[in-house]
Amino acid sequence: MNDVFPVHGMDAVVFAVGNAKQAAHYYSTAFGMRLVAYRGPETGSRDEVAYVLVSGSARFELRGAVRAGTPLARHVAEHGDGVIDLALDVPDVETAYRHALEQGARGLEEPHVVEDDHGKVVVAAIAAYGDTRHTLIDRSNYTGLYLPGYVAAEPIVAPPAVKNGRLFQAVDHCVGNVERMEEWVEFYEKVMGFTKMAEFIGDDIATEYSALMSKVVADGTRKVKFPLNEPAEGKKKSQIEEFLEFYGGPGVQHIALATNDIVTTVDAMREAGIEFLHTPDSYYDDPELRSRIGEVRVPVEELKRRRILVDRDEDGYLLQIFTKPVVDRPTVFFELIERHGSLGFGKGNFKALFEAIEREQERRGTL
Ligand code: TYF
Ligand code: FE
Repeated sequence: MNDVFPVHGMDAVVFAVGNAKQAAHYYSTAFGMRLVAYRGPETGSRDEVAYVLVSGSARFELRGAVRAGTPLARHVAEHGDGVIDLALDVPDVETAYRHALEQGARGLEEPHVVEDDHGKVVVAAIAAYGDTRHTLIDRSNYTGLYLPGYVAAEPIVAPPAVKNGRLFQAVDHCVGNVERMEEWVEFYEKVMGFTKMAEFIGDDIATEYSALMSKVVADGTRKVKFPLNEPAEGKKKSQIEEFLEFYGGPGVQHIALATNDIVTTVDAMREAGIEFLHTPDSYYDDPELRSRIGEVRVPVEELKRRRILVDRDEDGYLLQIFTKPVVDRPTVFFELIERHGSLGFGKGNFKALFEAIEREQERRGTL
């Protein structure tokens, strides 16, 4: 294959937060993640702490400022807690970075090597939408826990008492809210050689009920999937407009986490205090639904009890559910997704989902 920008997958989702110590606790207790590495003043990181947590192949890094006036402190002051970096695991950082810049990407960090006793990591970074970046990283010659400069850390709590000891095993997709979707679709096409996936939300759906337009780009292997939303004129104030206003510009709206047992995951997260969007009884009682979705792994009654959504397309079906925003601002949230063949994003659920989001906007008084 002649892939101009091969990627192995997501390397990490990096968050800038106001209190990384407490965030590490939250992602441990409520998301079942395992703390594995740390850096901070004690390890020679003067201005920042960083906690690295994993769940299967998913990796989150939570960064917090130790002192005032640093770029990280300013990022949090401006945007609130949010995603600063969707880091990509690439086989050849130098080639990827050169290609990206030739295609018009803005370089943030030239390719360079960082090393310690465990080997070498090659790192570079390019700018994405808003203040978000893509670090490009090759850790194939590195055996350490994460990166040079980080030390091993013990888990904060015991793993969740479920199969495999984790609540999710991978990052499924990462969604960006931007002002001009087409510009960023083109960016990923040109810079990363990504291609558009079939699913999109066009003008028609937008004016009917969603007040947003959306397209999805993905790498050649479909391991990295980036939906991109822009606001549209609808009957109500767009949830994307709300995000842009409260976040202070474009940024990551939601991270979808892949689980192979969404029922267990939702139960564990609810038990730990995570709030999910409510889907009305009418969604489940609709006689159309049962014929549309056919036979799925979980009885509809069990889905209804937990407000899990279900969608089917020509390739299979998926189960999904969305949290309410997990930060103070109405900005960043998570999705849980259990795929059975379907490569989509729950097109059949858009209406129910957007109505649930609008009810939340109503409660906030931002609609
Ligand atoms: O990632 C997706 O496309 C789905 C649906 O504001 C979606 O999760 C799309 C837009 C949005 C929330 C969810
Ligand atoms: Fe999604």
